[in-house]
Parts: sequence; structure tokens; C-alpha cells
Amino acid sequence: MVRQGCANVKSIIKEGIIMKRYQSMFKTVVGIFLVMLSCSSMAINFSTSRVTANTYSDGLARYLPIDNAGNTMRWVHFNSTAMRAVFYNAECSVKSSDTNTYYDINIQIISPAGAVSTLAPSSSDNAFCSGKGDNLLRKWSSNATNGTYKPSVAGWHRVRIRGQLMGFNPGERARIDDISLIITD
Ligand SMILES: [Ca+2]
Ligand SMILES: [Ca+2]
Repeated sequence: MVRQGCANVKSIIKEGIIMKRYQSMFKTVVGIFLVMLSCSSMAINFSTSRVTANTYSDGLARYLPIDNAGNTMRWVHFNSTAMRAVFYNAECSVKSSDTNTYYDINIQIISPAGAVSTLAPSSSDNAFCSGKGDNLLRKWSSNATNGTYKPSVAGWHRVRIRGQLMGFNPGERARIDDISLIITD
């Protein structure tokens, strides 16, 4: 009985030590995270949004409206050549008669000299959203594609979003709505 009691005490002490170690580790990790957050202090340079839907019924590449006024390109000023993060989000749906039709998005930044950069991974044939082959323009979802851009010079740049319905067949559609585009400083 006494031995069992001692064993229990030892077990409790051991568990207590382990718990303290975990608590200590947890506090350390949280501390590091908070320091990282305070050091990073991400500032927003540019943001825009649009809450009006557009439906596309062809396979043409086009520049998408990125604000409620319908502008397809906006100016953004970079006051240094630091790396920027670019976030594009939109609600998307594709109506398709097959299962290999998708909407492709390219995020593009144009330098003051006119050089066009398409940010990876949007520079690939990324499927922003895909049709289900049921010929319905439903099943909306809010999706995102993001990238980074390092300006070669400071100054006024332009940003735009190019979209294209890939694998298009007559009668297929894509619908883009509720977008946001954000660029860090
Ligand atoms: Ca793309
Ligand atoms: Ca198709």
C-alpha cells in the first residue's frame, strides 16, 4: 500500500514535471510567435475590392474589373525595392459540360518602364475554380491566389488581373464576384 502510494506520488511528480516542461515550451513558442508578429508588422500599401459579379461566356483572356468603378488596372506606388506580397481573392464558379474546364487567373504587375511580371504561381495554368461537368453555374466558392513581387526600382507601378476560361466549349460560363486585391508595403 505504502509502495503503491509512493509510486502514485512519483507518478504525480513526474507528470507535474512533464506538464511544467510542456507549459514552459508552450510559453516559449507563444513568446517567439508574439515577437515575430511584432517584428513583422505587415503594412498594407494598396487594397481594392469589388462586389459586383461578372459572367464570361467565351474562352478569351481578359483583364478583370478590380474595383466597383469597373477599372481593370490600378496604380500602386512602391517607395522602395523591398519584396511585396500580393493577395487576390474572389468568389468563383464555372459552368461546364465536362470536368476539364477551369478558370485561370494571372496576377500581373507592370513596372514604371512597362515590364509585365506575372506572379508565380498564377503564372502557371492554375485552376482558380473548376466546372463540375453538370452544366450549372452554381457551387460558388471564395478562392485565392497569391504571389510576391520584388520591384527593380521604386516608383509607380500598375497591377491587373487577367482571367481566362480554359477548356472552353460553347455554352460554358465563368462567374467572378466579390473580389479583393491587397498589396503589402
Ligand atoms: Ca494563371
Ligand atoms: Ca469545356
